[in-house]
Amino acid sequence: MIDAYAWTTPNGHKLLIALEELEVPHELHWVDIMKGEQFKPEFLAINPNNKIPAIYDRDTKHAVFESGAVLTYLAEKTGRLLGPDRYTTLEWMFFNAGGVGPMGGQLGYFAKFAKEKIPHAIERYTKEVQRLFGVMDKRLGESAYLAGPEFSIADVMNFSWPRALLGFSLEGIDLAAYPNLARWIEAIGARPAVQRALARTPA
Ligand SMILES: N[C@@H](CCC(=O)N[C@@H](CS)C(=O)NCC(=O)O)C(=O)O
Repeated sequence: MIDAYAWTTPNGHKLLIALEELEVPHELHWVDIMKGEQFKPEFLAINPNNKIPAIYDRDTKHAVFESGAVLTYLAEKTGRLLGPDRYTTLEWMFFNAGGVGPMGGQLGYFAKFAKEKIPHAIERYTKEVQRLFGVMDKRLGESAYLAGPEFSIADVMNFSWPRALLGFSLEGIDLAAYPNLARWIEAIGARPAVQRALARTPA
């Protein structure tokens, strides 16, 4: 049994999607990061870095934080969605953790949420996200999914950020420029488990 800690953000969606795709028995704990619940001592005992997603495995008494580690843990526990080659899967997991995740997060902050609009910051992160989307688009022109011909945790890791950024309708971030990425987002978004995961919201 997994205690799953999430919120309805792109990083939280990674865990929610993995739980549904892998059919992991779990109890979901919403951590309202807008209210600062990620700083509560009981959550910091699971993730000292005060961010969702994180899990606690009651069977092994193991706590895991960082979305890439969480998805890898759950895939290894269930033996599913590991991808055809361990290192190709890991490459695309880290690609998100060091690229689209943080750069997309900065773009979302500066272009959508920040009260003061700083053109240089918006331009810098727009260019970097465009570049990263270009890398994904090229890969997805060669391969049905990021780690190979089959859907894997590399796709779970990478799906939620492009989806969220495109939902913000930001200038310069246009799916028409990335046809392979568009095809992949549509295919993943149509998966019943993904739809169930995205429909989960705090009561
Ligand atoms: N590198 C982390 C990023 C997680 C992350 O940034 N989570 C955000 C929500 S999308 C969060 O919990 N923010 C709360 C905070 O920073 O206090 C991962 O991949 O798990």
